[in-house]
Amino acid sequence: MAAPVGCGGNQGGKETMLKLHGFAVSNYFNMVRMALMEKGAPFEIIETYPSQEAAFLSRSPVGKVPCLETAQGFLSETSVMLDYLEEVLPTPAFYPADPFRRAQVRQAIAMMELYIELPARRLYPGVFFGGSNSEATVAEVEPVLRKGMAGLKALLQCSPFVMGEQMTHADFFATFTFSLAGNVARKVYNWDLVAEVPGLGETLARLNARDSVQVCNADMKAAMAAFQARMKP
Ligand SMILES: N[C@@H](CCC(=O)N[C@@H](CS)C(=O)NCC(=O)O)C(=O)O
Repeated sequence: MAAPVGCGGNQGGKETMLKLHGFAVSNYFNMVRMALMEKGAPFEIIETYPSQEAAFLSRSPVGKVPCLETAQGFLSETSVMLDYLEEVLPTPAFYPADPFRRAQVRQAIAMMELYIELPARRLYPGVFFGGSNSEATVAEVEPVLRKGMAGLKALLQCSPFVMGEQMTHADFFATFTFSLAGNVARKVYNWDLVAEVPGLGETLARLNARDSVQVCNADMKAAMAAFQARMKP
């Protein structure tokens, strides 16, 4: 991963430059990285891995990445960081102006996290890290994913972005949720999960073609083999 990465832009000065701590293979890290890049914000990447050491817990209270270093201190939890970025870097706007539509974008993010990303993550050991998944876990995860996709089918609009006309934070979340969860469903259940929502495949293809995602994916690819070796049981 190239660090520091200043992505050009028109907001913020060097003295207030945001620092994104995390690593290129992390899907949550890439959601925030994509948001920063799409905002055109200057920021620096600090390569960081999850840790339970006291020094890191003082920055990220449960030891996860990403976390965002601001002039006032550290923030963690991806959806919170996305909200913060919207407050401090209001243009371009990635939430609709209308409060109900804004809430629906947040609803989509919450649903993707709770009913797609987190259950699919339970199967990462067997799919990505050379470990195995128990039959019980495989059986438990599938109905949660099915319920989540049915819910998203009712909420997402996918024309051209996941929540309709405007690109929103839900697009950043979707890009890096479905890249991994889609793989999990295909490998474990032989199921094309993305096909459950009309237009979602096309929307994700459009998002994956964006410069921001291409940069994240290139760095992810370059870092993947070393990360998998690190995660091997
Ligand atoms: N809820 C957190 C999840 C972040 C997360 O799970 N990050 C992973 C890397 S992709 C991590 O740090 N895992 C280490 C751990 O779970 O202890 C967020 O929204 O940022």
